[in-house]
Amino acid sequence: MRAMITGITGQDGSYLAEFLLERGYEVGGVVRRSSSERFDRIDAIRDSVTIFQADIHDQTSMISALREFRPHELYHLAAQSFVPTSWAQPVLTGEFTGLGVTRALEAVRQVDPSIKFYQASSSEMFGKVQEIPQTERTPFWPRSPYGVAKVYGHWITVNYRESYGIFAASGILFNHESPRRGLEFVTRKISRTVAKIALGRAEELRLGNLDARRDWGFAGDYVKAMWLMLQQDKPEDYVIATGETHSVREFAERAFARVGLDWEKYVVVDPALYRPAEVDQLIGDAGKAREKLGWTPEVSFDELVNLMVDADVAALERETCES
Ligand code: NAP
Ligand code: G4F
Repeated sequence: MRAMITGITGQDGSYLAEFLLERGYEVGGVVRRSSSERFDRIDAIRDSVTIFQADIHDQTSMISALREFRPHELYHLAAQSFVPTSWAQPVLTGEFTGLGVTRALEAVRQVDPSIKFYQASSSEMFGKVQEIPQTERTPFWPRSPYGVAKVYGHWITVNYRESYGIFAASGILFNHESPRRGLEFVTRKISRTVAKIALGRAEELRLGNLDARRDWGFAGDYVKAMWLMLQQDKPEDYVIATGETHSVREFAERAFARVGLDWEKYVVVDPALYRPAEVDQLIGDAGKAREKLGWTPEVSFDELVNLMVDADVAALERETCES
């Protein structure tokens, strides 16, 4: 089997590539051109995957990549995925995160409509939540240009399934984290800064809204759900979540506790980090995925916080030894 991943250099792309390689897949990755290569997340598997230079902003390059690799499955993960940037760059976010999905689907339709397609939809689509917990049937009310673009991506996926009979599945994934998470996302910002403070290299952690609540899981668990969605008889949409919600404050408290420190002595609330419109609370019901895919998360909230803090402490200690 051959699987192609857009966004292979991102957090999820790297875990998914490893997961598929372990299952004997030949893996192709779509990477956009850059003046410097950013392959650190896939360093360990770089020689086992085939890289194609393409951009989700460019239809021709997406078609060429698919034509050359001829995958059986396409996992479309590439996006502008940082919510605050979507207010600063709303048009680019619409192009990449929204219309990029149409370009990927159009490439499938034109090259080989039998390619199975996975769309990386998001719990950000629920935004101002209309129901607690959120399920596949909960109406969307996005609160950022990113969320709006993801709603578009979700519905165009449904539309290509209904219009052309493409096996297109949309995974509505709640927040998932790991030591490979980008440094700007709140969990990694916390784990990295806590590690620095513990090692005497930083004095404070500046955060925005401590009351925001998220349903946080481990990225390694979530990529398995993506794959399971494409192994079913019928393409459908699934919520993937832990069913637990925790505040940013709780995440910080737990992370400082891991290194034996009191969070209240180090966390500074910075109003500049508040968002123009906030998603106050997310909590997902993954009952459908449990029942139909046999999927359940394996890493708990406490385990996630601990593994992220431990990884950042170890990485900083390694950097010290090397310098
Ligand atoms: P990420 O770490 O930000 O990775 C995004 C990937 O997209 C990177 O490989 C990036 O490449 C690539 N990309 C961005 N613009 C591109 C373009 N124009 N052409 C080609 N590639 C481009 O995101 P992630 O956390 O792995 O998330 C993966 C997907 O799941 C995203 O669509 C995200 O919106 C969605 N999602 C994530 C979560 C979550 O909690 N992580 C939850 C729900 C949905 P570069 O390395 O070149 O930047
Ligand atoms: O970690 P975040 O930036 O993630 P957010 O906005 O929930 O989005 C992530 O999850 C989505 C799934 O729901 C994905 F679709 C999306 O691509 C991305 O992966 O922020 C989480 C919460 C927010 O409520 C934010 O206001 O943390 C709050 N927060 C408080 N202080 C902060 C900070 N967020 C960031 N990034 N930085 C802070 O200093």
